[in-house]
Amino acid sequence: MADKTILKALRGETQSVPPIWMMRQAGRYLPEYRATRAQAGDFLKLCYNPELAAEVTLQPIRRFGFDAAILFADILLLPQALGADLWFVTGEGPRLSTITQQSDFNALKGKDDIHKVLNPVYETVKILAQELPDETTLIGFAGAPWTVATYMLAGRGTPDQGPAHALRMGNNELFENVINLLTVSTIEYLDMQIRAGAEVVKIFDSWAGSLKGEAFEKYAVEPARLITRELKRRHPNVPIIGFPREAGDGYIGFAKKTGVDCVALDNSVTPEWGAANVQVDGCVQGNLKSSHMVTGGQDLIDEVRHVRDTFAKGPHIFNLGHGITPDADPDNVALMIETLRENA
Ligand code: 1CP
Repeated sequence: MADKTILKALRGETQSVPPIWMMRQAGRYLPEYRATRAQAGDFLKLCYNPELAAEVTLQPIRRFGFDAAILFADILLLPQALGADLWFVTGEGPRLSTITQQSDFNALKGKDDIHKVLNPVYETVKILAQELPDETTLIGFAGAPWTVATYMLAGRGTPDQGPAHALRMGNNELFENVINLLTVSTIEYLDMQIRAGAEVVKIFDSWAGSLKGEAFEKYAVEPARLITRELKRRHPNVPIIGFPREAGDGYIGFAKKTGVDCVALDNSVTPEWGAANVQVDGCVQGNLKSSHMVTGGQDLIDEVRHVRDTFAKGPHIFNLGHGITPDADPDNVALMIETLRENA
């Protein structure tokens, strides 16, 4: 187990061939995923069905031999466990009940009352810990408080996170109540995933880029620091990956400030910039453009080599800069892995 390539990278080892996994590796670009999702009925039923959620987690491992599997679930299950209504509109995305006043917040559950709803997720982790190949690392995850709050406050995905920014500025006390509840609940959620068998956890702050200056420090850095500090206290040997997507200069020093073991980079920064400014502090993950999974060809081969070789002097986990899209071609995923490992 100590020899898993992902864990080596997260301990700071430089490897001649970096380990690889892919954001949204279980997803709609795979016909076997679409079949299992249809069998489950809908996306949320799939998330809460441990046997089928484990099955879709394993599908990309069987097909491609990735070095890590990421638990199949969603960042919006936590708000649902806190008492928000959650549903998905086909072709559009998530919808949630909103929080506009203190009484909406008061109606939510506490951090210790989330596990009844989330228990199927822990069951999925337990199945995966049994069934994954010995060399494959199991990654658990949660959304970062800010990103989850943007959905809870708007009731849906938004291009500019407007409603969350409006509450942050208009009723900061209520906004901070939401952030603080999500911070303590995320600790309990990830703690349970680790106890069920997750070997690494990742905190997805997909909308961190819309927080600037002091707001980035208060609502992206500080919650990640608090979550990391408490998880490290409870589980000193479990590495944590942070993903403050589109943070720009906010990536610089993020690992030192928060204590995360690895920083995932998106495509708003070049590999050269990431190596010079972020990898100097430790492991990085990323950052091939997801569009190469659609377009393929020689450009894909060249860019896989470019990303790999630019990060070759330090600890690196190869990944995309964001999730693979439903229109991607699975053959391009295979070509990415083959190219990455060509000198092995
Ligand atoms: O139709 C379908 O089958 C649903 C598509 C889908 C999938 C495959 C959604 C809905 N969620 C997921 C799974 C998922 N979500 C995983 C599983 C593991 C894997 O990566 O394979 C993970 C880690 C997530 C995390 C997630 N959900 C994030 C953070 C990462 C990111 O992509 O930035 C976010 C923002 C969500 C919210 C969400 N869930 C689903 C959608 C369509 C969205 C985005 C809504 C929006 O655009 O704002």
